[in-house]
Amino acid sequence: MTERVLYGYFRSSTSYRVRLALNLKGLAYRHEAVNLLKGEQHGDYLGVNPQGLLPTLIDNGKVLTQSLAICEYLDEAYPQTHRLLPGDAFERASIRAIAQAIACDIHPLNNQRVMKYLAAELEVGDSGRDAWFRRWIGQGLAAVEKQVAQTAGKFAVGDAISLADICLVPQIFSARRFNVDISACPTLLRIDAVLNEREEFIAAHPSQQPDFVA
Ligand SMILES: N[C@@H](CCC(=O)N[C@@H](CS)C(=O)NCC(=O)O)C(=O)O
Repeated sequence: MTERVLYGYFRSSTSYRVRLALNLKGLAYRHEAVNLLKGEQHGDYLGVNPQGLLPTLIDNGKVLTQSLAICEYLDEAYPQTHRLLPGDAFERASIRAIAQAIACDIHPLNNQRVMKYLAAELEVGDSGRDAWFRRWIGQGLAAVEKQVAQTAGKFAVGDAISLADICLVPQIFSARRFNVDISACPTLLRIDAVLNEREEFIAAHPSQQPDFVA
């Protein structure tokens, strides 16, 4: 039997992406919690992932890091399951463009280590922090809204749930958590609402994880 372990944290959006990929593909896994608030990413976990970042997936002894690389690995290693990068070359490029706009251009600027540095080293207070979130998440998602308005069908690209949706839903969850106004993103909000009704998305939601704390 396949041994599959996901090192993650309930509200880590990168862990959330991989939970979504595994659920969509119907691949079972064991959850190994690494508490980011307690700084557990800087302890023994460094032996698993020297970057000290979540998630890490162990798939039958193979150690995989970086959420997008993990999702693409799952798509290639388990091609008979739901495809995360469906379609022709142009559709796949559109999926990757949306996924990367979120994963490379929005998420890293709002990561815990960046926010800690702003507060502790640069003495940025609450209003500065909120302005930062508005700038990078709010304006970032506003651009993704325009991108997705061009590609969307039922979901972010056409009518199949893809890697773009896997990145979108956790980023919208974070935007809400940080009180960023995203009301000017109607396409993204429509897709998010439809996806959050599905069982794979409900099961991957932070509130459903074993390490969830309100
Ligand atoms: N590019 C990486 C980013 C990983 C990442 O930044 N993970 C966050 C959780 S969402 C983390 O572990 N942060 C710990 C920290 O900032 O100290 C990926 O997509 O996997």
